[in-house]
Amino acid sequence: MRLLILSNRLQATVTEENNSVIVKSSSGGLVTGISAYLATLKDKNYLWIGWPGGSNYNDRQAVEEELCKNYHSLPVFVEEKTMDLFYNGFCNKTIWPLFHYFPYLTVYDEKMWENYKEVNAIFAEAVLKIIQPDDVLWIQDYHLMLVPQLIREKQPDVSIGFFLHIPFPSHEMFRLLPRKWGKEILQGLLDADLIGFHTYDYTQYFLRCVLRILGFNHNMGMLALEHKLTKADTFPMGIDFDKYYKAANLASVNREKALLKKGLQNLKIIFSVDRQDYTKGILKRLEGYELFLKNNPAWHQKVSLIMIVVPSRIGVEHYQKEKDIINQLIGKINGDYGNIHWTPVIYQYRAIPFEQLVALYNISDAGLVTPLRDGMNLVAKEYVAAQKEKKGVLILSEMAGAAMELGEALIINPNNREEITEAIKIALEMPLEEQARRVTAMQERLKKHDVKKWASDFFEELAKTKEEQKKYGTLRLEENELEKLFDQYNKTDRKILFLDYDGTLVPFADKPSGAVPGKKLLEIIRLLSEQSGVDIVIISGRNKKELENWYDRYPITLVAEHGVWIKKPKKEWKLSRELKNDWKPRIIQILENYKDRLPYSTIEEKEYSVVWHFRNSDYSLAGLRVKEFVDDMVQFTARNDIEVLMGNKVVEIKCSGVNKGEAARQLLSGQDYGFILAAGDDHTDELLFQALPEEAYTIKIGRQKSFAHYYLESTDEFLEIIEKMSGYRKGLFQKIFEYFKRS
Ligand code: GDG
Repeated sequence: MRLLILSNRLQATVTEENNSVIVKSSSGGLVTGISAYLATLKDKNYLWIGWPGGSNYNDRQAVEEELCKNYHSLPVFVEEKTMDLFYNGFCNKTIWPLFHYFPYLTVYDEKMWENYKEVNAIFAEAVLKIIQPDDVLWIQDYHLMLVPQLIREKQPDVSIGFFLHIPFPSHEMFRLLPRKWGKEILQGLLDADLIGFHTYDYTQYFLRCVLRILGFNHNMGMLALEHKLTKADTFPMGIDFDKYYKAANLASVNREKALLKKGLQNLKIIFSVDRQDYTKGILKRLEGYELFLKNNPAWHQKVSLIMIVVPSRIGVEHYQKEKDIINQLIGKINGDYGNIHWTPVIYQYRAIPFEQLVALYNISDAGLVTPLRDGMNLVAKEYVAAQKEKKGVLILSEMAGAAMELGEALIINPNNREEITEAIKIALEMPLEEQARRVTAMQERLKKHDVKKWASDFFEELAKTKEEQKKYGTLRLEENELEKLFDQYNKTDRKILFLDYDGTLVPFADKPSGAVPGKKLLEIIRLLSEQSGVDIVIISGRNKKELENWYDRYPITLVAEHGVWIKKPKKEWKLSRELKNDWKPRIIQILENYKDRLPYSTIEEKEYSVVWHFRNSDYSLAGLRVKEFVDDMVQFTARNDIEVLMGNKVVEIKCSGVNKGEAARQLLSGQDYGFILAAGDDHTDELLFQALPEEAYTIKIGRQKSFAHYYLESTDEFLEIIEKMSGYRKGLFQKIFEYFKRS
C-alpha cells in the first residue's frame, strides 16, 4: 500500500538561488503533525503532494527532481496569481474566519469561490496523474474540501481519507455560506471514505450539517448515501511525545537553556508561541497579562512574558492590522510597567529553531495558550510533553480542541481578561507537587495518544469502512441467481421468509389504510404457510391490529411496530422486550407543530411509537421540514431511550434498540434454518438485512444502495418469486381442472 498525502503546502518550501534549488521546512501544525507521523514509517512508501511555496521557478524539473529524490514529495505547480487568490481568498478570507466563528471577517465573493474550485481541480488532476487503485490517498484540511469528489469520479474504488485540522462549525455558522457553496463543500467531502475531525463536537456539527443541508441521517457516524457508505469520526491529533520529552536531554537544548537562564536570571517566565493569527487570541493574552501586572504589583520585576509570534498569511489585511495592534500594546505594557532592568514582555516576531523552542517550553514556569478558537492546538501538547522535570503550568483556552484532553491544565475563557489574570497568578504560585501531579497525568495521556496512534487509528477506521462498503452493494436478482434460490428452497427442509409488508408485498397507497392485501397475496401467504418446514414472518412497521386482521387466520408469525411486538402462530402478542412509552405525549406535541407546517401530512400513534406520514405532501417542503424535525429530535433522543427512523416518506420515532434486525435475531436464535430469505424496501429493513447470516437471500425492493445482496425493481417482481415458491399457479390450474370435472 502506498500512502499519498495531499495538502495545500508541502512540508518543504522551495526557492531557487544562483541556479540551485533551496529547500527549507515549512511551519505550522499540519506540517508538524504529518511529518512526525511520516518519520515513523519504516518502509517510507509514501509521497507528499502539494504546493512547493512558489511558481516562478526557472527550472521546474530540477525542483521536481530534488523534491522527489530527497523529500518523497511531488510539487503541484499553480500560477502565482491563481494561488494567491486561492490562499488569500476563499481559503483564508472565507473558510478560515467562518469555521473559526469570525463571521464579521468572512468575505463571500463568487470569484473567490470559482477560484477555489479551479485550484481544487488542479490539485485533483495532479493526484489523478499518479494515483494507483490500491493507493491510500489522505487529503488534508480545508483548502482541499472538493478534492475527494473530483478523485472519486475518476477512481471509484480507491481509498480516500480526509482530515480537517480546523474546527467544523455549527450549522448556524455553516449556513452563512451561500447554500450552493455549502452543498458543494459537503458533497465534495462526502466522497471520501472517512472524514476525520479533532473533536467529537466538530464531528457532530458536520453530521448535523449533512442532515440539515443534504438530508442524510447517520448511524454512529456512518452515512448511507445513495451511492456509497461514508464515515465521519473523531481522531484527536497527537504529537510526537518522545521527541519533545527527550529533547530536554539534548546537548543543544541544554546549551540553549543555559543561555536563556543566564539572560533571564531569577525571573519567572510565562511563555507563548503561535503563528500570528487573530484566532490565537494574542491580543486577549496581552490584555490579560496587562491586567495581571496592574492587579499584582508584588510580581513586578519578578516575571516576564516571552512571546514568540511567527509571521503568517502576510497577504491578508486583517493579519497586518492585528500585527500593528500587537506592537502597540506590547509597547504600552513595557512603557507603563517596565524599566531599564526589567522588560515585562519579551517579544519576537519570527520563527525560532526547534532547540530554542523546546528550551523555552522547558524553562518556563507557565505556558499561556489562549486561542479564541483552535481546531486542536499542538503547542499546548508540546508544552506539557517538554516538562521532563514535571513542572510548569499550562494555562489553556477552553476554545482549543486540546482542552478536551488536557483537563489538568488551568482552563480559561480567553474572552475574559480576569480569568487569564487569575490563572497567571495561580500558575506562578502553584506548589511544585501540584504541578507535578497535573503534568504527570497529562503526559501519560499524551504519550498513549501520540501522533502515530492518531494516524494508525485513522487508517484502521478507513480500512474498516472499506470493508463495510463491500457489504453495501446490491446486485440485480437475475434469472440464474433465481434458479439457485428456487433450487435451494426446494431441497431445504427448514426455511424461513421475513417479509416486509408496505412497499414489499403491496405497493404504497395514498393513505396507509388503503394498502390492504389483495386476494391473490393472501392466497400466496396461505399456501406458503401450509408448506411443511416453512416459517413465514410478516415483519412490518404496522400496528398489531392491522396485521392481526389480515393475517391471523394463517399459521404465521407477525412482527408489528418494527419489532416491538411479536406474535407466534396461535399465540398471544408479546413485547419483544420491556419498553417505556411515557415519552409519546411530548413527541406528539412537537410533531403537531410540524404537521401544521406541512400540509397533507398526518400523525399516526402506535403503542410504542409515533409516525409522521408525508406521502401526500409537497416533496421539497417535506424535505425541509423533515430535516428540521429530525434535527430537533437529536436533542430529545439524546435524553430519552428513543430513536428516529427514516422510512419511505415517513419518519418514525420509537424506542431505541428495538428494530426488525433485533426481532429477526430473536426468531432465529436456537433455530437451524437451511434457507433464509428477507425482503424489504426502506431504511427500516436495512437493520434486518444486516442482522441475517451472510448466506441469507436478502432482497431490496427498489434500486437504492443497500445492505441487501440483491435488488428487484418492484413489488410485482417480488410477488412473482413468492408466487412460484407457493405453487400458487399449480393450485390455480388444479382448481380450474376440478371445476370443469365437476361440471
Ligand atoms: C493547525 C490548526 C491544529 C510554531 N512556531 C514555531 C514552531 N511552531 C510549531 C509548533 C506547533 C505548530 O508549529 C503549530 O501548531 P498549532 O496546532 O498550535 O497551530 P496551527 O499552525 O494553527 O495548526 C490547529 C493543527 O493545525 C494540527 O491539526 O492543532 O488547531 O489551526 O507544532 O511547535 N516551531 C518552531 N519554531 C517556531 O517558531 N520550530
